[in-house]
Amino acid sequence: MFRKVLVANRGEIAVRVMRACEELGVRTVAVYSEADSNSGHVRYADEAYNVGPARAADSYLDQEAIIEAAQKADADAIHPGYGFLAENADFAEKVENTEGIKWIGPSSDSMRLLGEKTSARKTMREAGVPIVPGGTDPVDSTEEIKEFGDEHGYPVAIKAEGGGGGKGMKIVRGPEEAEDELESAKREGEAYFDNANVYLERYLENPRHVEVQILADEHGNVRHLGERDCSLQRRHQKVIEEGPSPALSDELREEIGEAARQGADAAGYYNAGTFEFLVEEDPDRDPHDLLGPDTNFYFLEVNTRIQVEHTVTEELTDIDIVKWQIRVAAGEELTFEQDDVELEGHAFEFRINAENAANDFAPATGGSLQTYDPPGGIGVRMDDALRQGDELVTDYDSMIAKLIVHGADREEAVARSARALREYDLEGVVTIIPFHRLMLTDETFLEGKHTTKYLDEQLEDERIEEAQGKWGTETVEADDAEVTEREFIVEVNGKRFDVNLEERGAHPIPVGGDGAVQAGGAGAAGAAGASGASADGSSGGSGGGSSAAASADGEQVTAEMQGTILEVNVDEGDEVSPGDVVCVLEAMKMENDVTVDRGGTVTQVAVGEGDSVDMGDVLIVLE
Ligand code: MV4
Repeated sequence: MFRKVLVANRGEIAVRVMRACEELGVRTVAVYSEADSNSGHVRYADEAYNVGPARAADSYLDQEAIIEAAQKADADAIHPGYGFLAENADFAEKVENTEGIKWIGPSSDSMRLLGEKTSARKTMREAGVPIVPGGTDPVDSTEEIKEFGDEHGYPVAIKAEGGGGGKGMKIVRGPEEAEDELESAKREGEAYFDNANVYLERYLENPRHVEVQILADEHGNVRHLGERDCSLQRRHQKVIEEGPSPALSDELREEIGEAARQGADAAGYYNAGTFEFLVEEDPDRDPHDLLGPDTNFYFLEVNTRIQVEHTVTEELTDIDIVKWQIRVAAGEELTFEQDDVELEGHAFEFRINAENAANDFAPATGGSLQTYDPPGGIGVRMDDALRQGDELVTDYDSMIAKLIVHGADREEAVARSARALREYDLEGVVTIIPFHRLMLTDETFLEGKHTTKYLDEQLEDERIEEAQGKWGTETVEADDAEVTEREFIVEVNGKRFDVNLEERGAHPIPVGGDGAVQAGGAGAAGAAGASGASADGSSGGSGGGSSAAASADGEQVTAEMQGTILEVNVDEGDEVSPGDVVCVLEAMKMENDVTVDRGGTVTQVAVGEGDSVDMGDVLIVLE
């Protein structure tokens, strides 16, 4: 088994992976961006490394920075989670080629083979897995589309070879649309996947979206762990997943599971993966008549990563998929046979997104968790990384937690879910909890008749607005003023360390003219300790305001260190009182409030946002 795993991700999935490591006795390493320095995955890890600025491209997607962090930490494996670098075959290959570090995932070769949709389709066709009728080679002309339409009928789907998750897919409803849609699909393929190749499929109007969880070791053992139904989607974003699918008969379930297992086997696939299928739904079906073994189902694509909704399968099978990912990557063999896999009861996963469902699911732009008291009790699982008091990080996706509910059957799971969502006490950040509560009263969903089009085309906005009004919470912006940040240099046994100290809810640490911490004024234990260590006793009291960087020198407020002005909060003519923050200066990657020691009228504002200033530069003049 590995000694130490670096998790190249953030949020709930990073914590999920670390929890598996804990149970295996493996140490954990987090990476974080500057936006995440106080995030839950950083708190959870044994150690954590800053890999760059908030922008994902500069941190969580920085391949070199992540491998370097793994080397610094002396980690012997990297788990990518989902999103970010999880399906990047080049990154997987880099890790494979890094001495002493194992990639916890499928081989980079499988990721490449299955990541390109045309080669994935070829592989599955050869393995005897039914694929959506259509081609496995790129098309280039509208003529080919028209021929395809004549032969198979319309609509025709044009799909990007590099595509997936709805990007780069275009629907052609008649020959006259072929030209525009072909161009558009090629453009999207090029833009999103750097690959303008497209191919054709017959477009299925009313499919259910069913996906099969696969787990395979590096010794040729492949198991399927049953399916999940992810038909409840909004613009290709899943919102509620469940298992088993409420529409499949046991015979059809067995057929689809076996097809996925064969496909994985044929591709030489190992680690965890998901085989997605479209299942042809009959719109006139009585919900009590399940889809039988003669139903058409078609392979769509493989997700070569752990997925958000893997939890549904874990609840049904009692198999810890993430732990197995780590075990098989460490060379272990699966210890259970296909026949040992049994699906028990029914499970739902509710994505708790910080979005306003009543406003077109617009993501929250801020807020902090004034109250965070998630549900519990029998059959209820929370996967999250948040705690009460946390500020919402809005730089990445909006999913802040997952509620997973298990029951003996679908009916019990529905009632239990409604109970858990009522219990969920969360204030200060808008979430889609009201939307979930609405769905648990929605007849179409309760009958399991919804397809992938239900949310986008049928559910009425008024009902969502009503739910939000009844059960929603408002956004409460965090109070930034209470964070005190200081940098220290600490020497331990002759080795120097830069220490960034950040204290929430503490009194600010007053700073003297030379940047040294002053005695007096600071009340909190940490701050008082710090001032004791380096007090110089110079210049007068702070008036309780100055957290860093500048003080009023006579009538001029000057910069006390070189940096960049992030914010100017006053205009000429404004009255200020002692302690008011007049601007924010970023220096050494920290934001410092510049405050005034005395009151007065602003007679001059010498700087603007974005200006660089040197130590001693005049910022503001007071009278
Ligand atoms: C399709 C389809 C109908 N016919 N292909 C959307 C995302 C990508 N994974 C493939 N997708 C679809 N491909 C054919 N030939 C319908 C969809 C589709 C869909 C698929 C899975 C889950 C949700 C979906 C929502 C809309 C469309």
